[in-house]
Amino acid sequence: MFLTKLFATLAILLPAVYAQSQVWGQCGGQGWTGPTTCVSGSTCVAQNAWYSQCLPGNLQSSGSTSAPSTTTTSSGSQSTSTAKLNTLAKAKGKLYFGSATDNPELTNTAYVAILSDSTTFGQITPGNSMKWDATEPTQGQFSWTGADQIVNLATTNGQVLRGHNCVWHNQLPSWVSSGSFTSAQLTSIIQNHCSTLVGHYKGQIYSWDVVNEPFNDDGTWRTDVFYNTLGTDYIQIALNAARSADPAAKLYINDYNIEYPGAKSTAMQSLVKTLKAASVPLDGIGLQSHFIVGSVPSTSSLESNMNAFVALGVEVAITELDIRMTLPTTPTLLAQQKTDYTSVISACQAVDQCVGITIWDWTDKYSWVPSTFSGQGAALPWDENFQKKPAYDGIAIGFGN
Ligand code: 9MR
Repeated sequence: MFLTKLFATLAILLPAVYAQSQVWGQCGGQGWTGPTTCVSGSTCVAQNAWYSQCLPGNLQSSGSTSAPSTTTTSSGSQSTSTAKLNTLAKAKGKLYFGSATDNPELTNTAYVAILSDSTTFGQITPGNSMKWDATEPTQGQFSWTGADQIVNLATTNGQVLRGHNCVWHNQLPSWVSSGSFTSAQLTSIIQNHCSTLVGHYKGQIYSWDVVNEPFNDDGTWRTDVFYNTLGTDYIQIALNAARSADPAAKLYINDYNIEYPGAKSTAMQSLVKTLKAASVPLDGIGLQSHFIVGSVPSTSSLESNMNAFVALGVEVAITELDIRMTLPTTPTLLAQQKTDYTSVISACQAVDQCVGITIWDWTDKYSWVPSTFSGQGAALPWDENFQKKPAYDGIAIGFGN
């Protein structure tokens, strides 16, 4: 009898006692139905989409969710900038500031609303849906569903498009990657794929990553079905096919770890010289720029490397920028990330022929990083709850704002 009364009394009291979560307690996340505010001295901070936690005032990581006080949200974990990044980029002479996106995310209306704001994003790259496995999964049978969705969205929004990509060792259907071809057969396969893909979007694409990631990190050629069958000829075969299919599109070769001087950048420069000498159509080099917080090359190193390409007669673009960190985020890491974003944008800003900057999606919610690098993430300027991080301010500062 006594115990029954005690439980009944507790049942009445508990919701009142726990109307606010305690320090370290959960305070939000998808499916969470408990308290969404924190006791005094702590703040509700989203750790990921599914879990927000009350952290003591000085331990915040990423953006806060439910009921942060204004003083704590501006204390190092969120952006204070009101600048619009594409407007800023264009005012500073760039063609665009843009983002990659991918089809599964386009069901998220809040995500699409931000992506569609052309004052923020003036350019879009489809992250996956133009790749060979998506567009020609079976030989000669082309599928445009995913790519068309993104092209239509960008066109409706008045956003420039980068095409990504014609020829890459990865995300190939097995009929290509495991095929055994004569050089004549593979030449025809590349020509048909690139000309059909580029031709389908003729007049709609600013620039194409015609060839993606042709080199190993030591500057040697990557061995894949294309190189193994055709040697370096596959590069010009793809570029010529793309030029014929859409003469107005800028044709790029795109790679990572060529953003700073070194063997791989030197190899890419040699390739540019060779192609130019042979009058093969080539307009630009894409510097992917998948960087790590605290290890980003200096602005002067990035800038001199860009200028080395420009001197060979091509433009450059930062095509896949993100700057990852080892999780969890801390105010110190977020501040370093802000500085690092500034370094990269400043380098592009200093080089007239660096035409634009694309981040590899804009929110940590949809970044490729955590699934590829275990324990790492938070690489983008918006957190998982679409709150702008200090990195956003870093980009604005890089544009000179
Ligand atoms: O963002 C893409 C991710 O969704 C895919 O799983 C991955 C598969 O390789 O490719 C990612 O995009 C890559 C881009 O196409 C080329 N440069 C590296 C990017 C990140 O891996």
